Amino acid sequence: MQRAAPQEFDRVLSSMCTVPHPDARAAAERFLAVNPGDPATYADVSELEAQAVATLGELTGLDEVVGDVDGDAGSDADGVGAAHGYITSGGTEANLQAVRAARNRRDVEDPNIVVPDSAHFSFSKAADVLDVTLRRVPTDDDHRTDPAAAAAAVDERTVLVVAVAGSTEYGRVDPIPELAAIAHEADAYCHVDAAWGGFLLPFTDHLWNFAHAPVDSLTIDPHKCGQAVIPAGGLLFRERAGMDALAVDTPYLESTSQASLTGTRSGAGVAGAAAALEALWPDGYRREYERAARVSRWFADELRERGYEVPAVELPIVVADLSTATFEALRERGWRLSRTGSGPVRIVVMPHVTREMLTGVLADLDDVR
Ligand code: 0PR
Repeated sequence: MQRAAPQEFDRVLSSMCTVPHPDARAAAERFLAVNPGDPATYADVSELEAQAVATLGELTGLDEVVGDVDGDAGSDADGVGAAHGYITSGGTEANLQAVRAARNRRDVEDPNIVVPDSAHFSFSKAADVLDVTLRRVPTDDDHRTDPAAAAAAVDERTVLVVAVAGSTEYGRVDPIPELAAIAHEADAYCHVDAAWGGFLLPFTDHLWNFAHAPVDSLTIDPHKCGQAVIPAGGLLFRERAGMDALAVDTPYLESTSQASLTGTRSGAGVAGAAAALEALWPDGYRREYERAARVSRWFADELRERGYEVPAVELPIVVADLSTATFEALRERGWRLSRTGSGPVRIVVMPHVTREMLTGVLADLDDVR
């Protein structure tokens, strides 16, 4: 067979994943054949998962509100460590499982979830798979969820209110304390989707995590801004009961129950996440956040100087109203760009997106427009 090679990242401006940290790559290769879904057989990878979840707990303020986040080496009945969470296959599984946990814990007939228009499409999949009604709530002019609209949408059948911390299209952070209050007023749970933003937000003033608001569950993906290898998402719960609501009996395994959605899971993903977190939290992630913030502000200014409309950059995603012809001309030159649902181009300033790369984009832009 011919040796296939993956695409280079040197023109990729649309991805929310990136080149993994070298430690993550090396760890992933070592753990390719082991299965964290069977912790009684593969204790070493379970230990790494517990460490990764404990560090994610630190990143999200969970260690400030829960006593036992110190990963206790896969000793739990469900086999995913003492902390309340696990390494998922990605943000889609984490979001789906958050919906499933809320649905199972609330146990109402004909349940619904209240989700902003800005939420990732994984919630549409979750609602479909779990047979839960999806209620969409509009965002305001700055693409943040409108709390009044969320309050109007909840009712006694609402099991979950979703808030986004780093939205896929605009990188916006919802008013999370307000949305958590609205959820609890309705006896629903509150889930924060920080799949992309979770590794950036610790270095900002935003209120987004378990310590800032009575958030019940949270998605934070090592395989996005965490610089881990794919597949590695993260799901965390404030309370142990969140994981319990997901657990099913596993009669023939040595561990007695399993909370993850998939059975066999990627040891590479888990080991890669643990290694990236160990290498980068907190200083490496802080440095990268500061770099990306600087570069995206500079790039936004360069686009504005050329007459484009560029909304304020909150987290490192730059959105600009390039014409379709310009967008296509840049794509023809090999730039991997994408657009928001309403048309403007979005550029995600991930670790592989350097100032030099963006200088190249500007040169091509000046050439083609
Ligand atoms: N939540 C948010 C806020 C997201 O942005 C995404 C994915 C998810 C959940 C779902 O995560 P998984 O894709 O890990 O299941 N956002 C991007 C998207 O689907 C991911 C992406 C990654 C897109 C790499 C392109 C790409 O090249 O749009």
